[in-house]
Amino acid sequence: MTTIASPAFSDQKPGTSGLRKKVAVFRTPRYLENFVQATFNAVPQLRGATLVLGGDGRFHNEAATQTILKMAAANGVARVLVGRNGLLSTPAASNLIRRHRAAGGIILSASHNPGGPDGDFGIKFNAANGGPAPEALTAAIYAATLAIGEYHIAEVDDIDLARLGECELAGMRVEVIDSVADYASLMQTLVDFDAIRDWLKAGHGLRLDAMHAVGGPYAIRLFEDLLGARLGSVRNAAPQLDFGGGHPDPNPVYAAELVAAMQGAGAPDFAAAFDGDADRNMILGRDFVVTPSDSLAVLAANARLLPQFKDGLGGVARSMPTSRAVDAVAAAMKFDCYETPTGWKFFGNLLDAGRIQLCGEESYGTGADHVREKDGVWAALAWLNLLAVRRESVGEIVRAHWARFGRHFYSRHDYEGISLAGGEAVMAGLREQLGGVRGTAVAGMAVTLADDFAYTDPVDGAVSERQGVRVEFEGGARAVFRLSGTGTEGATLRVYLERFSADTAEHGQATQAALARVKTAADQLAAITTHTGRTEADVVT
Ligand code: VG1
Ligand code: CO
Repeated sequence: MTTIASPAFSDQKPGTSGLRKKVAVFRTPRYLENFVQATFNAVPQLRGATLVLGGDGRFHNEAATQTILKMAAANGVARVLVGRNGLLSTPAASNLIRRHRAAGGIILSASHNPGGPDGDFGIKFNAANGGPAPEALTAAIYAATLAIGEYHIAEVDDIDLARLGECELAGMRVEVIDSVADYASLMQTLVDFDAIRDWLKAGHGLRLDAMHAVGGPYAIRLFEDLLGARLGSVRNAAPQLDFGGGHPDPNPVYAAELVAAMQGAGAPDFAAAFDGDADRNMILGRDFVVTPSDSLAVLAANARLLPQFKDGLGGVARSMPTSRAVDAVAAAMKFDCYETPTGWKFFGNLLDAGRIQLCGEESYGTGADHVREKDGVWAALAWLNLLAVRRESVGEIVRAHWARFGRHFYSRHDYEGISLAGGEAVMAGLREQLGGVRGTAVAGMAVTLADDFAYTDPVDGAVSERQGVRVEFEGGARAVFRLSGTGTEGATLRVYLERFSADTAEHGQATQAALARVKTAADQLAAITTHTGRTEADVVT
């Protein structure tokens, strides 16, 4: 064991989902080591305990895994469960932590951000409940990064991560495990595999897009091996260091090829895409793309059809910018509905306390109480289960949902890579208006509420302020503004637009047309062009 003197880096504050930086930053000598040591310092429970370790397979995943193993040994960890070749999807890691009673897990991922030597890398710590470290813990880890002066590491050879089985590393037990096995057995307890098999045998087709990321091996095992979908149903299934040069982000912009493949009479009945670490999902039917907010609402309304929720739901939650489609379901079906800040860590307490069983975010994130992360492959399985039971198409199910609960038109407009100053100016300008704008009309719509979202966790009372500006208009329209906490360059402004319509005659409208007035109001309020020079969003989903 060696101790290496290592002064602090001042920029290791975790964002929405862990610490994300350019690969080059993570390859700076001592950079990764300091963050990992800070984690061990802030979480003394890891000493003598089990740690789960794995990542999305992006460039630097394997080198970082070897380093972390040696540091775990030097910091007194008793046992590490590491995915073969260092691969674990985020939901699979969450499951392993829970199932093997680990004291926590380290997940190496920058999720939907591009990878490769010039791309992004990320690291986050998940606690013993399997969920992302809550804010108090990320604050403690950040404080530890600032206080650090040295790190500990075992000076031993790398282990062979390709070979399954147990070995010893400087007195610590390392188990290289099948990345998929435990996750696949969990899924079979939640979803009706027989019903889906019958549905597939009846001739229905599937297409799953793993976007060259870690979801591939999971999708192959579940959809092709266990459910019997035709070989080749899973596309882009081999995890690549740079995700084939693309953004492994399952939305209509970055998964445009999949959207195109779902058009027309010859298209399969169902499709889904997953992100870099396989916690996100996009759901599609033939000629139909489901928005993530609608996906959550449909799953909530149909929960009893899934074995996992056969006793019904006690509560659901959504992140603040997510559309209020699920709120309408909760109100009609009489279960609780919570509104949390952006980021999965805010669902953890509600899930642990049994207050909610299902939750989701507008950013293609859907999950439930079987793990403490959003879960892309699970979401696709849950949808397939619905299709198999209802014997209707994806489009029919969603349209019937709108007819019953009304439609929440929804779109997110992202302004990426703007300057930090520009992004902060937009937010400051919005915050200045909060006091005066209520009761006035913007773009002809009366403002009924304007605030900076603050959240008090109903379980532990923790308060999170300044979580995004929301402006609501008469009739249920809304614009929300916040800065991203997952980017690695400049700032990204996210503008979330929503409008409700109970009138079925309006439900066929194109989304952007339906939101045009809300967009005009958002532009007026935020003065994006004035502050950033941008006239159009870079990514509209
Ligand atoms: C984004 C999404 C948020 C999500 C987070 C992590 O955060 O908006 O909903 O929880 O990414 O998802 P931000 O701060 O950039 O808006 V993942 O799949 O990147 O771990
Ligand atoms: Co992700």
